[in-house]
Amino acid sequence: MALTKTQQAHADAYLRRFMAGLKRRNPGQPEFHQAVHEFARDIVPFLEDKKDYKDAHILDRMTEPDRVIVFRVCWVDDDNNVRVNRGTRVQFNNSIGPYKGGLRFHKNVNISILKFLGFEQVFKNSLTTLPMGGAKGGANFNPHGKSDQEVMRFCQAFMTELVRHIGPDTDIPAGDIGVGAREVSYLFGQYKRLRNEFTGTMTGKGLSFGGSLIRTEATGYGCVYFAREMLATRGEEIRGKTCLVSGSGNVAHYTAEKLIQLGGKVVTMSDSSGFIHDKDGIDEEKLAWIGELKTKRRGRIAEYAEKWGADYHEGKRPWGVAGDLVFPCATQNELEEEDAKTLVGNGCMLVSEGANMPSTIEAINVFLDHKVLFGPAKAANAGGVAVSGLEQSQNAMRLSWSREEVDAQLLDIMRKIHQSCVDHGREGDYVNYVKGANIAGFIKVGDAMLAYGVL
Ligand code: NDP
Ligand code: 2IT
Repeated sequence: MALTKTQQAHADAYLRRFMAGLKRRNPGQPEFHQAVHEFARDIVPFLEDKKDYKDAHILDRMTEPDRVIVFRVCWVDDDNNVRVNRGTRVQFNNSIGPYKGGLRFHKNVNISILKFLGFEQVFKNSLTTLPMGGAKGGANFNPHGKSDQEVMRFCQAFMTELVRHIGPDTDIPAGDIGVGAREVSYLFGQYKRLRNEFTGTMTGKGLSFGGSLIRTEATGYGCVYFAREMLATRGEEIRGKTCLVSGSGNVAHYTAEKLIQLGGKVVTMSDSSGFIHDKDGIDEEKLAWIGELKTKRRGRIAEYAEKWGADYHEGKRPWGVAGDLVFPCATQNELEEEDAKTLVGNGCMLVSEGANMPSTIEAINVFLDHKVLFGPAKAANAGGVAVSGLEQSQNAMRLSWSREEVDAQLLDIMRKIHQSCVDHGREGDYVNYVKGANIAGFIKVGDAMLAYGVL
């Protein structure tokens, strides 16, 4: 429902006061401010005529995490040096299910980044239709250049404290940047040892010890399924489109894989050092080579250029290359306003966010202003956590579903998320998926919070 001029002016003033208060209460947390701002600018106008939510101060309560657990992680490196890192788990909101969300190991991890990720996770998980609350955690540990033994010792030390705060009905961590199959295995092994129990308290586990088929692929596949749904609203398809992908980790890899399967031409991938541009397109063989490079040899994407004769652009991101479909799958704020203008200028018709908050607010504004099909992270990359939810179900039932069964459920969930975004984000002949995802995600969590009374 469109607001009157007076209501709009009231909402604008409220949003300014709200954001000023949030910044005052959370100084030095720019990523958290950004994630809340992107959400609140849709939610505040939505709440304008909804007295129940407003009287209950739902937005104020939603932006304050249930708790933040911070702990010291000590371990010994291969040269016998004692190393100290900081571990954190942000348990943001468990109104609709146990806390659920990944762990990130990266040198720049801090409280601002983990709070932004935990906040986004609450609404992403709500969109999946599964009963999962939101959390995020991690450490300022840099896995680059560490031996397997060092990573194992770090993971065991990290879990030795985290174990007190998690459990199958309490909080179920998973992977994120720097936490893949290897790390989840070390973490789960230590959890199992300390608790002397075998429950699905982590997801993304190996297939021989409770993992779900398709979990590894889920975020990337889901991101492409979401893109396909968006394209279908304009009678378009992936086949024949030039696709730009950033990153070369888990999400980027399986985004590229599904795009190739569906006939897309993937011409870029990247890592934190730069990007490769392969004008002939990355095919299955080349992608398999990248997978080996990144998960086994743990090398740099620059090596691809030498091996396959592509261009390599040191210190740059792929957004200057002309493409129809854009999949930022590396990290937050990797796509800025100028990049968005360049992409739009080069004719890009769709952005589907595999990473969390990869586009700045200014970049999002450019895409929305130009009516680009823009799938925000909390909708487009929800396939990963959705299949984590399916892994929990299988663990609870002590059985495992086939690849086809899980993939079909993932596709069904991505379609439902797309429909929720359309239902809540339609603006004339354009669907504002950012608004749709924010409002749909908000309603389920907000209604549960209202029902509980003041908590
Ligand atoms: P990985 O660790 O597997 O891969 C991360 C990729 O991003 C690597 O190519 C890495 O390059 C690059 N990268 C990391 N930090 C930076 C940086 N500061 N600047 C440029 N590039 C960077 O992580 P995932 O693929 O799991 O995660 C990627 C994104 O997807 C994150 O935003 C994550 O939160 C999000 N996500 C992940 C899900 C999952 O299931 N794993 C689910 C939903 C979202 P390098 O190797 O040089 O570090
Ligand atoms: O950002 C995310 O959704 C993830 N890193 C996956 C979380 C999960 O619990 O599978």
